[in-house]
Amino acid sequence: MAISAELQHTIDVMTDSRRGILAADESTGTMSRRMAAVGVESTAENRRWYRSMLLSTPDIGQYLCGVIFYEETLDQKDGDGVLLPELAKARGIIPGIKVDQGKGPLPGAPGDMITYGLDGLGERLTAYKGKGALFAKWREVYPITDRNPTALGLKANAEMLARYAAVCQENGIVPIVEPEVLIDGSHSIERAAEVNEEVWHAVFHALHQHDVALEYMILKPSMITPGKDAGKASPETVAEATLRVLRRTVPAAVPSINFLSGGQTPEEATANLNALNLHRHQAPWQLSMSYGRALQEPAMKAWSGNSDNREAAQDAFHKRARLNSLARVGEYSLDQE
Ligand code: 5MM
Repeated sequence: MAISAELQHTIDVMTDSRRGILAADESTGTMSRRMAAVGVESTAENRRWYRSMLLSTPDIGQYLCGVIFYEETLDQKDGDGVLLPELAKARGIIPGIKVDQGKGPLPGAPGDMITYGLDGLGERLTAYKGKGALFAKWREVYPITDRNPTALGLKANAEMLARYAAVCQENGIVPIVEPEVLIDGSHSIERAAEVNEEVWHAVFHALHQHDVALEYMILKPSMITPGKDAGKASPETVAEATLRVLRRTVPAAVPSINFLSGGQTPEEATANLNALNLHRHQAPWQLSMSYGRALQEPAMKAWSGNSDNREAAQDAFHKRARLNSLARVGEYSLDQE
């Protein structure tokens, strides 16, 4: 198949109008923190059990069109010996893979960060594709302070995202481009809007310079909210600010915007996605989700490391996936909780 046809096929599934993406690509360090919070030891076996439990949830393919895996998961099997990427595919869910390799300080830009992993990316993508991955994800992280992100931080992080996206497309892999502006801090929603506007503008400038085909990528941004120590904004306010800035910066050729949840509660993330979709006539893109914590937190708590809680954990996961699928089309309301 020609590369453009491969990319288009993946995009067709990933832009399904009622489904979204599960981010299950926690690196081992992050997963250890998530599991520790519910009193579970993060062993490879516990991670395998938990992620195969999520994917085996009855009817989950009605709500999810993609799942982002961490490298380790590509080789893990469910209790019947089925590889987890195959388990996902059997439910109509496309497997994807996180390909960034962590982050550290950006020299010359105090307070900013940069993500690692471009060396050898083409070879790694070939191997992941052989294991079933049809899309990839790379996250750059931007803290907000009075001085951050710096001009250098904006430029360097955008370059990384664009170079990663170009390598993916060359290999027939759809890139999810994730510039995460952190919710940490006490900044106002206006400051978050200002920073996200600079970030998205820089990212699309770099994507253009690197000749990335916008039709074959997905943007995974933060929603525009106040900092987590500055109180909450209503879903209507979040949706208005987010759409206003997206419309200024994201070309209409991008097929889908799949938000991260970034530390919002599961209920907030669903309500905010719903508010965004109530205004979808103002958006040339699909407005969907690629949530990690907001889809998984209740399931992780319900499980708490006890396999007898499997059904309760699947029920909790099913509920969040179903409610976000309703939010995806603006049909969610609080009384459905
Ligand atoms: C699931 O967490 C992802 C990986 O994080 P680490 O590399 O730090 O382990 C993360 O990129 C995630 O995909 C996004 O942040 C979305 O998850 P949330 O929880 O923000 O919706």
